[in-house]
Amino acid sequence: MIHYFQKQMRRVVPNEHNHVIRQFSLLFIISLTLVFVDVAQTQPKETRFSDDDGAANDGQLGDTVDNLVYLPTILKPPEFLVIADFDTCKPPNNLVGDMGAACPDPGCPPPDQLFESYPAEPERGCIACLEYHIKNWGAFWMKLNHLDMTPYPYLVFDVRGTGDIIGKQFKIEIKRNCHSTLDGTECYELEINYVGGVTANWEQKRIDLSEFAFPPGWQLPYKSIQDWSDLEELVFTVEGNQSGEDGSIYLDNVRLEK
Ligand SMILES: [Ca+2]
Repeated sequence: MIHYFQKQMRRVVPNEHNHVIRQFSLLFIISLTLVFVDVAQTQPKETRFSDDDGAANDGQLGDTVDNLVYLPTILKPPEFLVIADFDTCKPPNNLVGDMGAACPDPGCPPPDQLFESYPAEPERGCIACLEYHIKNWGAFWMKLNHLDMTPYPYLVFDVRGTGDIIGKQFKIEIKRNCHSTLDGTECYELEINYVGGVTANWEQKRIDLSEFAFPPGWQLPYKSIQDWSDLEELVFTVEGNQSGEDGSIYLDNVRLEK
């Protein structure tokens, strides 16, 4: 292109003015360079996605940006998180954690018995039934599989009762028990909250997690929960002096909510 430009210039400019041609050529080259630089800078950048979630180029989870522009994806936790709806009618819970009964003696023989079952109930799928006959205590535990509760201020569940629990209360415990010591891990962390007002009809309880507290009188190594992002266990406990000695608690839709 430059040679063509010089050839055309020589047709109109006498030979003795070759320096004029050289100057015009130089100016022409500089102008072309500036135009190319400007075009490159104003050209819109293209973002392409390769997709591994089955939805083509949708910019959603599963897409990866493979050139030029990085688009950060902010993953927000959902508005609620189900711990257990019991709808498989057996363990595990919705966090794939085991569930079961605990009493002072293994197998829950008298005088402290708690039997858990997962019967079907109309319009609820299955539920958890905790039938207790106790002098001291009995408990129903659900493993949380290192659940992070920090995005959720509320523990929510549906509950009804029969027998002594009506008009009394039960205890909810959140635990981080850990162990495997030799200066490795320890934990022994727990916080509790009492819930009353159970009636014969299904009602929703919405418990502010900030109302959980370390049980008074407990000594080291036990301590309050130090890390709410790595929780191990949620326990519903009946005690003879708080819950009465014979009754049943029915639970459904145990979840965390914002
Ligand atoms: Ca259910």
